[in-house]
Amino acid sequence: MPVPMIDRRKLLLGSAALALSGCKVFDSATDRDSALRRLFASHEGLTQTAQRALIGDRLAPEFTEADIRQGQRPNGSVDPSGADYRQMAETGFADYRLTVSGLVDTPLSLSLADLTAMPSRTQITRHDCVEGWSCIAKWQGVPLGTVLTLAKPKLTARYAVFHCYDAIERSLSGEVFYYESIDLLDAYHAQTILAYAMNGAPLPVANGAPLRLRVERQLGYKMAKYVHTIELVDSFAGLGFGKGSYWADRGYEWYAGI
Ligand SMILES: Nc1nc2c(c(=O)[nH]1)N[C@H]1C(S)=C(S)[C@@H](COP(=O)(O)O)O[C@H]1N2
Ligand SMILES: [Mo]
Repeated sequence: MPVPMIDRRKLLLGSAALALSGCKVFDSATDRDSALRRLFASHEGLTQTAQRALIGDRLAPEFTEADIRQGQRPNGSVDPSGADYRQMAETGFADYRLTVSGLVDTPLSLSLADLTAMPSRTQITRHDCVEGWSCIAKWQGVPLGTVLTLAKPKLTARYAVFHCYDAIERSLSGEVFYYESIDLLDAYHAQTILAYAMNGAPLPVANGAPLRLRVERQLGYKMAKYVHTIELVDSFAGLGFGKGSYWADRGYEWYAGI
């Protein structure tokens, strides 16, 4: 006797589902026992690659004005002493220029007026320092992605390096200026901004005036203050000791995800 059509369909669907569960098509990187997750984690615990696969485009938490309980605690360099910086600060940063260079089709030189005229983003976020303190503050600035889109990174560009005005180290062999970097995934993230205002006022010198990076899914040391140049590169070979950041060159993680 022929099987009615509807039952045949049910039968086929049933066996297809069985086959699928057998080969774990629904395995997900977020499952504890996922083969994908084991593969990612196989080298050094939960590596940068695995963290990235798990967080995707996730936003860092944002807060309300009522959550801002104290000023942003200044840390690291708080008052760059270089003559070029001092002179700029005395004239309200009127002569400041942000340079965008390296692997870009259109190198840029932008004044603060240029930057503040661009569409801005405001976000209230928590800053976590590796030393164990946190502060919630309101940040306003230009999305880094907007600036990079103007500069047109070449296809070979992989990282944005931030060069800063503050000499963080002085020795007989010279001065070492603070430097940091992020990859282009973080550079184009919605909450990654070049901030020129904090808690409703121009960025204070202690917190990185006139322009500092906010990259909200990473620790405080990634958020370069006193930025004068953003350089697009394909490797860190020509920078410091090759790890991509002042602190990474001194033993911290380059990818400081939180
Ligand atoms: N140029 C520069 N950027 C810097 C630092 C620094 O010393 N120089 N310190 C980093 C560290 S460790 C932290 S926690 C934050 C501190 O930012 P804040 O002073 O606004 O709190 O800036 C980061 N960016
Ligand atoms: Mo920090």
